[in-house]
Amino acid sequence: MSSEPTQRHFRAIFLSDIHLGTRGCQADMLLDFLKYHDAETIYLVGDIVDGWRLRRMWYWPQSHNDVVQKLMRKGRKGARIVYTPGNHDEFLRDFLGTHFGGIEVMEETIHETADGRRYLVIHGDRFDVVVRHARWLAFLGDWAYVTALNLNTGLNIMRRRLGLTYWSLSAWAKLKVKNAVNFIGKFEETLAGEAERQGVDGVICGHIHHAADHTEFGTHYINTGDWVESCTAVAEHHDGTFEIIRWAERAEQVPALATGEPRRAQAAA
Ligand SMILES: [Mn+2]
Repeated sequence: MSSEPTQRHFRAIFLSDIHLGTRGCQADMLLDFLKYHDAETIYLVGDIVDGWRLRRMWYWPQSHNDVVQKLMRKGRKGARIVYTPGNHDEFLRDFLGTHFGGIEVMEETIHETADGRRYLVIHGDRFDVVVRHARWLAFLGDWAYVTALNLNTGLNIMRRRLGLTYWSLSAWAKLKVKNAVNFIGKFEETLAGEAERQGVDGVICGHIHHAADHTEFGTHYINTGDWVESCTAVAEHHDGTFEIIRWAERAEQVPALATGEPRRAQAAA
């Protein structure tokens, strides 16, 4: 039973781009993750609830409620929870500086690591030229993205039936498209630049659904990724070091973890 995961405790956990309220949201995967991971501080780095999508069509299954309940429970048990809204949950920007249900809402904040380094925590959409200057294009991009994700969901149901592991179409497509790579690079450079401008050691952001941890652009750039495709989180250990946790990959190694639906194990039978 060595593959059975153990409870891990961190100084901080950073999650973003969960997109609760959409079909693409991997809520079951996130519930598994939250079961095995705890932290003194949990940062919700934007696009946690997808207000854009919910406004058009109400989609709120039990598992999405469970995610909210689980986070609130961690708050009640003593974790500090900080929420920096993104573009999809921008309705929360009306509540900046307030607390609700023990959650602090801020546009951006500074996280200090155990070894005294300072990081700007921000969703990052403010630095995305598409979202800033052409909202209609952002909405169009959103529609194309949803279509790709729906295709992805169908594909993964088939793959699961065939006993294959989770595979992300849009993550693959995004990595293939040169423009997307340029977009990611540009975004990373801008955010790293903003950290420098603010005189801090680095930035922890989300928004582009692409987990990363590097110093290519001077300051330390960390992106939490997402819970739509890659199922990633960033954690700070008690000594101040950071780790990207790729939970979809972890869940594949432990079939029983995969939301109670044994994949490879069952396919072999
Ligand atoms: Mn966003």
